Amino acid sequence: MTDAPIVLHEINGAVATITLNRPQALNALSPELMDALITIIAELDGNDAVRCLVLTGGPRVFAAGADIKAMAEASPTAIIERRSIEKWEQIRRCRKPIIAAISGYALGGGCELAMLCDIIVASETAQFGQPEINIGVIPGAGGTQRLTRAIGPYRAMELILTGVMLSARDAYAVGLVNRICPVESFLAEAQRLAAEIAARPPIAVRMAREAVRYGAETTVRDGLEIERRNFYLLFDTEDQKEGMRAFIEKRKADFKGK
Ligand code: DAK
Repeated sequence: MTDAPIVLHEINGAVATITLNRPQALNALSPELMDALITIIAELDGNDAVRCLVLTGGPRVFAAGADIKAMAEASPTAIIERRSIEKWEQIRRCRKPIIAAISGYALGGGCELAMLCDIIVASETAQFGQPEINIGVIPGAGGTQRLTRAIGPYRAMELILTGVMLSARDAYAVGLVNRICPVESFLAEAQRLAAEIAARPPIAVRMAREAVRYGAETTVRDGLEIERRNFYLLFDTEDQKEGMRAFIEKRKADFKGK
């Protein structure tokens, strides 16, 4: 009997769902799991039939962070040599929107992975946190920066210095999650939202996403430059012509992703 894959994926229409599958370790993000995850994301990113991704850990847990057992005794150079930051960067470079569907713990690297996604749908049991301080380190995959930008410096500081968890309700209140659903339906809701985005013109989706993301990491002035450039570029797409003609002709647009 072979072991179940550490990361699963399935494609339904234009939506691909990726599921972290290391339940015995609460989906801790081991180097092997990260390798499998980036391989699948790269594959789906290159599949033109897929337009939006959903990333989940299933109903029990999203991910309890990087694998502490795999790094407890490592030296700084050994950690650098693992080139793990490059793996995270590869996920960030995925050109398609990723919706995180979170139930249970999203801690440390798990919370950082959720924040690499574009939209976060949470179940009522979701708990977010950056508890690295409790094991003698700090967030290392973007937590100090992305959490701060997502919920503001004061709330982020408290969470990062205390390591305390945020409930789904509190995460929603501070703007870290888009919506909260019952455990029974959080994944279906994320998939429904993904299908909705997948029905939009994909190049426009990509350009809009790039402008929003870029804007979150730079000055308003530079962000506006990207927005303008992408706006003009879209007039080179068939989908722009189709979208505007369909509006004028009072019919539904048929977007081809060209
Ligand atoms: N790593 C390894 N194993 C873990 C784990 C983790 N993060 N979290 C849980 N597990 C394992 C437990 O060891 C246990 O395994 P066995 O003892 O059964 O073999 C199993 O999962 C079940 O866990 P518990 O027995 O602890 O379950 P509980 O329900 O009692 O507690 C918990 C659940 C989530 C509160 C607890 O497991 C916990 O506190 N886990 C650790 C959470 C944490 O500290 N997370 C942050 C880790 S540091 C970077 C990239 C990423 C990062 C940094 C840099 N670069 C690219 C540079 C990220 C760092 C982190 O995430």
